[in-house]
Amino acid sequence: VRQPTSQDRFSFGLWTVGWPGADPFGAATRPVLDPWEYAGRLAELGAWGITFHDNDVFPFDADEATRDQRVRRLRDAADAAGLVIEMVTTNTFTHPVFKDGGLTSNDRSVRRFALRKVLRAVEIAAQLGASTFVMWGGREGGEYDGSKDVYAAMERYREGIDTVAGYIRSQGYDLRIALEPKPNEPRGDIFLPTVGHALALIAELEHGDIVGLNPETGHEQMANLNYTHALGQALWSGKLFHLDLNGQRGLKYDQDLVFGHGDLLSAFFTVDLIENGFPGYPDGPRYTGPRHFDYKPSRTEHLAGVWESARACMATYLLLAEKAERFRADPRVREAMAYAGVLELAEPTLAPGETAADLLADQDGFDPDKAAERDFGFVRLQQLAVEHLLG
Ligand code: 3MF
Ligand code: MG
Ligand code: MG
Ligand code: MG
Repeated sequence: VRQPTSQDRFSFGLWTVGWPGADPFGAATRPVLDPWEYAGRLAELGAWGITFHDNDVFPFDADEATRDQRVRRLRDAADAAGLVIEMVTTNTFTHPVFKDGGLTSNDRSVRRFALRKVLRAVEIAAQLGASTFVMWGGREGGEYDGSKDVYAAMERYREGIDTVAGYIRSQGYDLRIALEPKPNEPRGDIFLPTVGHALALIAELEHGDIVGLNPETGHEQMANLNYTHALGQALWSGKLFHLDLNGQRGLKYDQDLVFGHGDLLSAFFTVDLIENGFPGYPDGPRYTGPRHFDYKPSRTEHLAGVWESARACMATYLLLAEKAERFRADPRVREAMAYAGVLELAEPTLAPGETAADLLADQDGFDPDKAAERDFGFVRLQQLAVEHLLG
């Protein structure tokens, strides 16, 4: 597989390669480096960009001067390595003050503090030229249904996001917000558990036009949902602003495996959608943002394994992109897609100008029994994908 280049627009969260391996049951297994120490190595491996939470770069209680100095140091390292800082986000989950959430904490003083923290991170994002500001509501949610007035929680979530979006707009920042859904962990239930829930909230916002999504592979798969379908619907809605690619094996804790180390067949179709778009709409919407990885190098690995896992994310993506391109170009696949009616689905069900009344009046002599005889050949089409995937 070829070496990635900046054209591939691969980016990594500093918290991914920077994860020292502490989990709820065990201490860290690797040393923590300073944030700027990751830039050079990521660039060498072929990454194009980096992303971070405010507190990946400076401590929660840092004073103004420390904050500015550390952000500047990171920016200089990124510049020296030729890396773009494409996304910035806020940590509203680590400090105990956020134990009942940030924007939807029952405690109003905490909500005001959280919103201020988010707005400060927005300023850093704008100052560094990031194009996306991610909001993952890590602790927005609960364990006990009696603990939350869900109507109020939605009101406060909307108020919080609209305040941030309105601020971005009023400052003239060239920045869009991407909400990151997740069903659970660390809370028992998190608000905006899926892409669909987030889309519904965005529809209620005053500044919803600059608010979209940052769907993560594992977050959808933790709820047994189809990640590629989630990306597809977000794209259809014009809301696929950013991505968190990783791997997840079924319904368990958020594994954050290397991209492709979970459901590989699903990863194939994810890359196929990102790279090749919708089969029935050659001029349809396409994802044009970064190929961003949010994974965790397993805590069994040394630092060398950290770099190996970052390389693996990109290598697997490139391999799948190559295979997906061949899959789409294969005449047998084209034929199988046509046979399956995949392209036929792009044809409107009604004729131009036809109304529901016209349809009701239409005696087109449709014979359901005859139509029921149709074979779709989906299995053959899927097997062609498997054979391309296996090379
Ligand atoms: C948690 C996540 C988060 C978000 C991050 C981005 C720590 O499962 O995926 O990573 O991606 O907060 O904003
Ligand atoms: Mg995750
Ligand atoms: Mg994520
Ligand atoms: Mg994660």
